[in-house]
Amino acid sequence: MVSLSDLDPQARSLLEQQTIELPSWAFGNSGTRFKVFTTAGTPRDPFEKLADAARVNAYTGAAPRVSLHIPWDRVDDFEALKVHAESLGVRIGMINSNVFQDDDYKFGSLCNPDESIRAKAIRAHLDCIDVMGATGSDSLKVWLADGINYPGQDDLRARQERLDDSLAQIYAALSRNQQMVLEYKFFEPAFYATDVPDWGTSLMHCQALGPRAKVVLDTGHHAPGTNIEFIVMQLLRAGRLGAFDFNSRFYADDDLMVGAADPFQLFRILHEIVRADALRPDSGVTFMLDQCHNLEDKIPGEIRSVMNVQEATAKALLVDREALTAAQLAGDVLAANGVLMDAYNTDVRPLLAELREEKGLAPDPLAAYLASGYQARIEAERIGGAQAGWGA
Ligand code: AOS
Ligand code: ZN
Ligand code: ZN
Repeated sequence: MVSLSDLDPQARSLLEQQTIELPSWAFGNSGTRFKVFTTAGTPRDPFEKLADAARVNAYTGAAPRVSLHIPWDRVDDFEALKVHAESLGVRIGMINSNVFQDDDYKFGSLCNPDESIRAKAIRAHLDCIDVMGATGSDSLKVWLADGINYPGQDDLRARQERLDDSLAQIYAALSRNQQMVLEYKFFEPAFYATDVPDWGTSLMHCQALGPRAKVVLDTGHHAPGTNIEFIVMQLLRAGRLGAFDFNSRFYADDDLMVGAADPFQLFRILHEIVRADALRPDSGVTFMLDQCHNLEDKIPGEIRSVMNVQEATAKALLVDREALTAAQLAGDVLAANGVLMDAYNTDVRPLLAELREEKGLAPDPLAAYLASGYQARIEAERIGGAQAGWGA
């Protein structure tokens, strides 16, 4: 059985310092194109979403930032929201722009052929930059639903030119200590061609913008069988991996809990992160969750996800790098693979329990939350009123 002392001091300190950013929308009701089931106690506004996110941080000690989605999380007074977050021991993370809800965006936002709608979408991003100023956020996160459903519906190349121009206008409005991160997704809601379908397209736009533009890798946004850790490695080599949106997919963009569908893939991704020394808090890579809890309670769902990322990270830190390099250089295929599998197959849960106890936390965050009475309290208190969902 491994314990904390099996990690070298540097690895141990990286694990202790690792933080995972939570998405505000994970605390609202969400669903598929079918029925959106509600869960009792769901937050009714962004203030309550932050209160719930703060519980995840309180029990894991590893989730001190919450990413907002604008306009879903619009409030009259963003400074008050910032103060509220701080009073709960968390702070505002990335600001996500939402230019996929209005009827105006039927044919796209930053790529729209109608100049007045494209200008509206650019203004929506400038508004997000104002929210960043008020909340102390340093990152604008852009995911676009833009694309076309049929060949010939619009000009593929002209859409890229419009995107290029729109992004440049938005980038120009960022201050020196702010950055933009651009997410890609190979399909959905557009089915024939998405305007930012892959990491290469995102990277090209980021490189054209400047050093403060980086790529977001959402683990659910790839075709089945894609080698995601290869993309992670390549973006790290280019110094352009800005953030992860962690989740699990079985079929499409399922947004299930990270580490649920393929914990081995999560380990392989974290192995590339450790290999590139990108776990350091100042590496510039944000580890974020982008998940929806359609059936399960949201707070425990987020706690479980944070724990899954920590487990994959601890395993990646346990890889015997010297033995791995030696086996690789010797051309010993089985030994090299064996080194990785040994780390992956290690039960790191006791090690993480020890780490939490050292921080003064309960060894099992999920059990501690379930025993806390918080769930029963919010279920009793938050009866009535409109519950915040995906889009509220
Ligand atoms: C959409 O598929 C993307 O993953 C985005 O990150 C999106 O903003 C998020 O899922 C909230 O809907
Ligand atoms: Zn995402
Ligand atoms: Zn997604």
